[in-house]
Parts: sequence; structure tokens; C-alpha cells
Amino acid sequence: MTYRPLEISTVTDYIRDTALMGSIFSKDETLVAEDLADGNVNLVFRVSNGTTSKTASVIVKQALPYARAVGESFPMPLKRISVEHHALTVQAQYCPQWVPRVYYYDEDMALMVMEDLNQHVIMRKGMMQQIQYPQFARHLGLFLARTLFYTSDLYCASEVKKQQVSLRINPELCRVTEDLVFTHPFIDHPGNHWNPRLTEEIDEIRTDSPLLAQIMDLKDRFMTHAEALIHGDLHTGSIMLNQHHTAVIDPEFSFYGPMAFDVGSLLGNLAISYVAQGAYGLNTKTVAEYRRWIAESIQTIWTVFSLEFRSLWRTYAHSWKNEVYIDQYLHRLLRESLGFGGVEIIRRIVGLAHTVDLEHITDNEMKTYAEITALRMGRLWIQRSHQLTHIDELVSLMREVAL
Ligand code: SR1
Ligand code: MG
Repeated sequence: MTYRPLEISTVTDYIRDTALMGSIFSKDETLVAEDLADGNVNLVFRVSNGTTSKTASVIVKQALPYARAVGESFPMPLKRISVEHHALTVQAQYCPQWVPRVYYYDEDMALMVMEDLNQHVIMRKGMMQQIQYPQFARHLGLFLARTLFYTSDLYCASEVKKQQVSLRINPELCRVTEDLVFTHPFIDHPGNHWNPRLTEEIDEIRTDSPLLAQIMDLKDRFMTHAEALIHGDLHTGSIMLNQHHTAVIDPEFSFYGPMAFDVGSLLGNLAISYVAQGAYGLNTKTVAEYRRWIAESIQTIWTVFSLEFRSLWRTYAHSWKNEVYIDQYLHRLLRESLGFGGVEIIRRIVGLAHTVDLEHITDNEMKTYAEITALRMGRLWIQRSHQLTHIDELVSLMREVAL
């Protein structure tokens, strides 16, 4: 089939022509579609048999030849759907309970039909309503440890890993991250935009040579350290969850990169929410309580991650069995995560792709205060990343910066 972008009026006919009629849906039932797209990049529809009492539904995700939220001036390759399909397949091998099921894959149409997580919400939105998710931190700690360990050289045979690295290069989307995360926010670039009241703070960042050197070093690690098959864009908009279950979605930026990029992206986005909570006009007790939950989640993610990673290493590593080296490796991952997390925080305020947790703050004073706090947090994370020895120090740092 030749590629054509689907629309709300054509997506049901597309599904009608697939084997999903007879598996997910009954052969003759009426289908209805909803447009759910709200991310930066793709088309997303829900197709359901909404007219019958026993409702079945699926999500249809289709790549466009450009980033949906920006337009044709920001081309992106259709083949990113095959990157995502592969990453979901690998992640499902090690963590089937934490990734959406794929029912149907059409490479020509650059689309996947997936499980509808309609009992879940996007984590970023849940956090904007101060919802606590008791299972999330443990699930993410385990997800990170398993997906990263099992795709690394610690576990994979050398030849197999090298072959995978070469097969799974994702040059166009890596370039998007190199530009949007590590480069453009720190130079003049037409894609950047920010609240004009931050200009002084941003100028300080852009003229801080030692800081810029650290960011360049992180960019170099991102570009050259093929440690494991990483998710590549693990922010709180890439997590859907409820009180019992967590699903990691959208690994289209996946490639063999530095493990700490995933950990750092996640922690950085949690920190953005931590800061933003103070600007939602909530009472101080609510803010303090929710911030405590975010801080505990950060501690739990790292603790569960490092315990599980260590245990997998001791049990399944094919060599490398040296406790001093394990300590050293985990310590390095913690420091690098802090650095990557700091860059992620800054780029979400200065670069092309902002986050709704800060953007939806209506009071301009409060918004400016939150954004300046977040910029200082990001900068400090990068600066302190060389000294960090324990996750508790990161949490103390967050408490110091966001009062
Ligand atoms: C045009 S792509 C902008 C951002 O959206 C994605 O989710 C990635 O975070 C990327 O940097
Ligand atoms: Mg995404």
C-alpha cells in the first residue's frame, strides 16, 4: 500500500481492511474514530466499536513525514515507526508488563495499531493534578534496569551487540536530539523561544564556558557511547499510568546510546514538575506533600534501578564480574544522569519543545519565578554532576533550589 496520512474520516475504513476485524473487532460491526493527537510528532487516533455495549478499542499511531506540531518545515522520516516497533518488541521481551501491546504493524503506511490504554493517563497531566502513583517509581526503576542491562555489552555477546548497534542507528532522530537538547538552546537559533523575562538568566547560561564545556561533553557521550538500546525520549509524556499499572510508550527516538540519558530525561522531567507545583496556586501543604512524593519517587527510581541492575549483573553478566567495577559503573551512571537531567530541564524552557507543566501556568509572575527556578536547577544539576555520590544529595539539592 502506498503511504497516505490517515484522517478521522479514513482511519475506520483502513481498520476495516485489516485482520483486526475478526480478532479485536467482530467482522460486521460499526467502527468510530476519535482524534487523540496531542504530542509533538505523530498522528494518533482511537478506533472503537463505540456503538455496541461490549466496547473494544485500539490506538492507531501513524508517522507523518514531518513533526505534527511544527509542520513541514521540520521534516522527520517515516521510518521512525519501524524504530519504535523494534524498540517496543525488544522492551516487551524484558518488560512485557510495562509496554503497550502492538496488534498490527504496517511499514508502508508507517503505522502501528496498539493496545488502547484507556484506563491510564499521561503522567505529565496526572502530575499537574497532584495525583500520586504508588507503583510508578518501582516500575520505572525495574524497566530501566532490565531494558538497559539486557541490551548492553554486560549481557550481550560482543558480535551480537555490535551488529545490533549498526542495525539500530536512528540518525535523523538522534540529530533532532543533538540539536534540540544539546545545541540550539545554548546558541541563537530560530527554533528557540522563551519567556522574555528569562533573557538575563539565559544569557548567563550561554556565557558560562565551564558549563557549556560540560554540556558539550554530555553531547559527545550521547553521540558516541553506544551502551544499550535506550528509549531516547523518556519524559513524563512518554509514560501512561494509573494507581496500579505503568506503561512506557513512544520509543521512536530509540538507538544504542548512553544509559544515563534515559535515567536523566526521566529525573529531569520529574524535577520540572517539582518546580512547577509551586506556581499552580495550591496551598503550601499540598505543594509540600506532592513535592515530597516526587522526591521519594526519584529516590526509589534510583534505588530500585541500581539494586536490580546490580543483581542482573551479578547473575547474568557474561564477564565483568568485579564488585569494585560495578560500584564504579553505577556511580558513573548516577553522575551522568544528573548531567543529562540538567540539560533536559534547560532545553524544555529555552528550546523548541516546551512542557505543558510550565506552559499552562497563567500567572506571569509565578511562571517566570518557576522557570527561573527550573533554569537554576538545571544549571546546578550539570555543575554538581561531577561530585554527586548518592541520590539523596540530588533530593537535598532540589529542596534547596525550589523552596
Ligand atoms: C519536533 S520533536 C520535539 C521533541 O518532541 C519529542 O517528544 C522529543 O522530545 C523532541 O525533542
Ligand atoms: Mg514522543
